Amino acid sequence: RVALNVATTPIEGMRPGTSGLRKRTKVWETTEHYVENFAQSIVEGWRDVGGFPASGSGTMVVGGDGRYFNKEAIQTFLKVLAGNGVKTIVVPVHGVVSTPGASALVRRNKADGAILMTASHNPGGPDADFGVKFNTGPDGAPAKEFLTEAVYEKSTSISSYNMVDGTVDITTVGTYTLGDSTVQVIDALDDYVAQLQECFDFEKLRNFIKKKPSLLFDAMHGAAGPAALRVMCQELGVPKSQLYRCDPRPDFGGCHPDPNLKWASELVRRASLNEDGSPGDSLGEELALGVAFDGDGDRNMIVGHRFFASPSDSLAVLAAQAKSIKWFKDRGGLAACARSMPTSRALDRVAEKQSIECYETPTGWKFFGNLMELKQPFLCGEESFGTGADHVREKDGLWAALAWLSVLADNEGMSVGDVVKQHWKEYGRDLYCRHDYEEVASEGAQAMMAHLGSLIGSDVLPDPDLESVSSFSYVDPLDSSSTENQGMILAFAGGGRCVFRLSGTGSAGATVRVYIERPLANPSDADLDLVASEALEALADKGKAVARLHAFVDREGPSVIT
Ligand code: VG1
Ligand code: CO
Repeated sequence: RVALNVATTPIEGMRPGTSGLRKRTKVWETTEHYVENFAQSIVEGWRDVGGFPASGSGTMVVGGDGRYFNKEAIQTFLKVLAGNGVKTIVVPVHGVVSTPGASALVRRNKADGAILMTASHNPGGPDADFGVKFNTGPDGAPAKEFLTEAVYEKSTSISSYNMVDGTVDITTVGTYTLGDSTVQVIDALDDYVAQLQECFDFEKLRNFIKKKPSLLFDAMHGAAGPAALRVMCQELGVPKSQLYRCDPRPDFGGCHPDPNLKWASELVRRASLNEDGSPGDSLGEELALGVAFDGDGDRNMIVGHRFFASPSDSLAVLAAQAKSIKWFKDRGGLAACARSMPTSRALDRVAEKQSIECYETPTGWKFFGNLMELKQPFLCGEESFGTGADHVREKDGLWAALAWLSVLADNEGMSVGDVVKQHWKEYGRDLYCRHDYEEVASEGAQAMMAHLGSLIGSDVLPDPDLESVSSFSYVDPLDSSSTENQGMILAFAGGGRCVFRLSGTGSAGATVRVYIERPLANPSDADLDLVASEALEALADKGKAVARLHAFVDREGPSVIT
């Protein structure tokens, strides 16, 4: 059968951001040739830089997080991949797979890559967001910048795409033919669950769960749901009533599938917490562990009774308690760890004590991949509710939940709050929070960053406590690629920091992120109870004054504080 070659013209704006290409759903759905153009650009751009299978060979995984337009876009990708001669295409049944699940699929099936229909934690629906991420094989890591750039370049010069006719019934497991390609619709959970079983001592977890700790898992109607049900209920014996929103829905039930203090509100309430992370009035229920996941299942939020564990602290605790996690323990303990630059430096102190390397990378999981090839076993994370290890090449929400269960199982009688506070006593505490100004005008946001840039190296800084302003850049230790302009760091006397960056995952306007951090080397008992968002207000104000944020950005205050 011969593939059709369809004429098209370039469509602007297809440069992938921090994690894939995200646009309003309408753009994908109603712009003629939009999905086809991007699909063909991926094929050709990827072939140019190497790694995409030659015609008549190879295996690609195609799935998504189940959001609105998932199935339609999958069908289009199937047609274009078949039209370009991909021999085998693996599709999770119903087209739903979490991002870490897809990474596991690529790795365990030695596939050439994965293409995922997801805008992650962005809301879904006809008036919300849609996106496409892609990962390379055989390691299953998010596409690196040279590849995303090659794809973008291709999108600016594309003149036609190849496709075959036909559709595949992705709701039924089986083997199908599409053009000259074979499409295998599979149950994708088997590989992922097998991977998690290698990471954790399920027997230990089962015994812990037999003691009936009060647990709560919120999949926010995203792709983590089916895996959470299978692992927590079927494998570990957690009662079904302790899991909710585990059925993936196209609109995430009308919610914003972002597991933070604002959007995982039911979990926050059940943990007897206030929206700012401070302890609220006790509901009586003493939640041992609560975890929420995002739309594509790679993020996690950890809470306990009247306690919010910030992602930066959660990461540091897991590093300190690595011996509780089979994956690390069996392989002689952590070999190295990493955090993204805006993530708090709590991890660094654990690494120092353990005499292991702690890398500082730009924002986005794609920068961790090479480090994991260098050193294993490896733990890494981001302040944006991302935690993971070298078992896959994506952050992994369910992995984080199991990691915390493992820690709690080894620290009998201790709550999440007890574990974190004990950690602070031993290692010091980093007060940490993030203020987001979402969908503000791009011009103002860019002018603010330029203003901060003008302060670099200046002799007279606008605040007496401000010691330096610098722009973060990074050189990859494996391939020596360099990445510039990854955020402005304002360093204050006493070790406080404010970091300013513009988000690379939005679909409209610009989002300014302000990350605020202040270390307390020897916290007093009162310091352990400080509410970070309150304790950091003064420093946040100072940083914003230096950035002249309110002059450049026309907003009273942040849209979200986490
Ligand atoms: C955000 C986070 C970043 C994360 C990225 C993808 O990027 O800050 O840490 O890796 O989202 O997460 P940005 O550029 O908007 O700050 V997800 O769950 O979309 O894969
Ligand atoms: Co995500």
